[in-house]
Amino acid sequence: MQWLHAESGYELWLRYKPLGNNELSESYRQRNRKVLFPGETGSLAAAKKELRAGLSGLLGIDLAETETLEDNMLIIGTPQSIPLFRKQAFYPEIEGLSDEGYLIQNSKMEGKMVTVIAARTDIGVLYGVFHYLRLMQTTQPLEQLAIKENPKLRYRVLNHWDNLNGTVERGYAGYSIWNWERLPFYKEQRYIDYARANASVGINGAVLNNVNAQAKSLRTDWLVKASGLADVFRPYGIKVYLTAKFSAPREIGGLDTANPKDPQVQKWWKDKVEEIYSLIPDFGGFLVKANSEGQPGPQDYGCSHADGANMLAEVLEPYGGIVFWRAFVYQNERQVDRVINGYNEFKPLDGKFRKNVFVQPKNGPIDFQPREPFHPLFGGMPDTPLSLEFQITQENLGHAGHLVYLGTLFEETLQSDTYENGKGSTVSKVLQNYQKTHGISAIAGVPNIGTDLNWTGHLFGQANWYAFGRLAWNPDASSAEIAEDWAKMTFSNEDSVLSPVLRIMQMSREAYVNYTMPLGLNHIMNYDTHNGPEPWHDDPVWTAFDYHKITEDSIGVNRTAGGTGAVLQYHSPVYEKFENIKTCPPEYLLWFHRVPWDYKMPSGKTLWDELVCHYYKGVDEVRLMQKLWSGLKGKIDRERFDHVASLLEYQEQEAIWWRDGCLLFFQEYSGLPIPADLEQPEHSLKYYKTIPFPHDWKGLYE
Ligand code: BDP
Repeated sequence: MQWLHAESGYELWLRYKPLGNNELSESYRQRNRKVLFPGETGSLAAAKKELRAGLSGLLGIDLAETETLEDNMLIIGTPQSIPLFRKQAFYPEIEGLSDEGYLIQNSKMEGKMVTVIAARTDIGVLYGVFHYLRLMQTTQPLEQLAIKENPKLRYRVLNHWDNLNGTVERGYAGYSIWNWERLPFYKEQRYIDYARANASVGINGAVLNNVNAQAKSLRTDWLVKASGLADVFRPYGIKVYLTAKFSAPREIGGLDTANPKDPQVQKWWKDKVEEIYSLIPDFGGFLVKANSEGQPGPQDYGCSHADGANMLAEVLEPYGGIVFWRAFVYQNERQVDRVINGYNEFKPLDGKFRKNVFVQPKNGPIDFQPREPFHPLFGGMPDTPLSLEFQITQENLGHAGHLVYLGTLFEETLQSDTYENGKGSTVSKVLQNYQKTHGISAIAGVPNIGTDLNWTGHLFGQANWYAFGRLAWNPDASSAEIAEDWAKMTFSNEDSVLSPVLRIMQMSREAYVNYTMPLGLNHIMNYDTHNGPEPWHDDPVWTAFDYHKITEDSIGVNRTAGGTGAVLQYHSPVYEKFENIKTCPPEYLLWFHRVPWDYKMPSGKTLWDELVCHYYKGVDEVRLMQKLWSGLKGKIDRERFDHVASLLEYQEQEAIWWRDGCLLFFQEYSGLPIPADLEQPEHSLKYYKTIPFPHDWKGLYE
């Protein structure tokens, strides 16, 4: 078949492969024969180019533009580009759209039955065109269209952790795609394809550089380079942001302080921001990691996070710029539970930030673990808009080597109920509420994008970029439906391909949790790489024992009111649910409770047996994923089939590694057996300790 030719994955979900010759595609052809689509610049030009590519690829037809209205044609634009819209019954609906919203509907115009893609703004048109193409890519009927979309969050931003030397912190898909050497003049096609992919899911911002920032990114020569990217992204509705290193006035400004209360420092930032806007008129703003993991910040001068954020916000405000101030802070003091740090530091600052500041916590209170309860700042800072930070790059989920669909993880956090204003105050609703109460709302994702030919290292990593974007647009969307769209666009609309692919995706994250950190375990991964097991890591600076607290009797951390008190940071009844070992969901058991090995779980098994069961189940699930995938041989192109098949083999080996390494270690304390009827560990604990991560052993990092 035509679509079985080799594919590298470069085209992402925008492959536009022929839909073939059947009744449905014939009906699509009928509806797309003629197009009224005025506008040759900016987002309208980008939208037209996309439509042309889509129609030609999917249906094999050329974009035929006309100015005469005919039955069955497509009419695309804004009331500015198509003044006729103003006379239509649906005009008030267009007027009622937000800045980025759009309508797609079958309507009568001047007596003709047409399909209208309409928006108030050009970028809304581009989003509408991508949606329309998606309908055909996923073989939806085009007869009864009545789609009205407005994004539920306003700032939907990727936070690249790209260094200026081309490496990517926690990036596993090659190097940074920003070719700084050749910017601003050389505009690679990859930048445009990156922008297209983002726009197709509604991502509208990109922080170009790492939160562990270098001050020089704010120097004029680097700003000029950044402006080159901003120029490419502009038609696609993507604003450029930069991280701001708090010590920049000292490092590149010639001052001897970066104290936010110092007038000279304030002036330096004011001038810097003025310069940035002269080069990038639609600059988005700053993302700041301050007083966190050794980064400089306002506390170096006895000032608060709010003082620091507000100083930057004040100078950005006249230009409409925003500050994202990260809440990822923890004291490096072993006696203090890391889980409670962020909340304790930021909660007292609620309401003290200027109106163009977001405080940005990660999804959970530790650090992008395979599973965490939601961060208690969501629901805890009603007077401060919060932006939620997800990690799309799989730092703690097997890097780019493991197939883990993160849509389910994102959804789990977004749908967690904070009870901030009673039942139904999900994290998603909390985020959306800021739009109403503060006029702004946001979400951020640390992407998995790099120079690898398929962008994300693992082909299925693309699904996580895609799912983040779709959930950023609508945080109440279903991750299963998003997976389905992605799989259809990436592989096929055939059920024999779709059902195994979707089954694999839907089980993959739970499988990962099972073979690495089930029942609420966390932070027991390799100290350096954050992949592979190292629950035994123990040095004076950092020890995994703080996270599992294993002894001969028990495992887990007591975070109840009588323990570290982390549960108290949640509203009632979430607090009571987590506090009581009987009602605490098993998936958070060892996160909140210290539990004896012989504790009876709801399943009737002891904790030890349950733990063993989860680790073995995880490996079995990877094997099932392999089996399902092998059934796709010959149904998808060989190149992508082999790529995923061989990564699944690698994943199986690593899953076994995790399972055996962890269980052998736990067993040293519990003294309990791994039942003889189970596959027994191949190596000794000593062996796993020497090589905690099979493909990247410790020595490499010394
Ligand atoms: C940790 C990462 C580290 C990041 C840090 C952060 O290991 O590379 O710099 O988070 O988010 O998870 O600032």
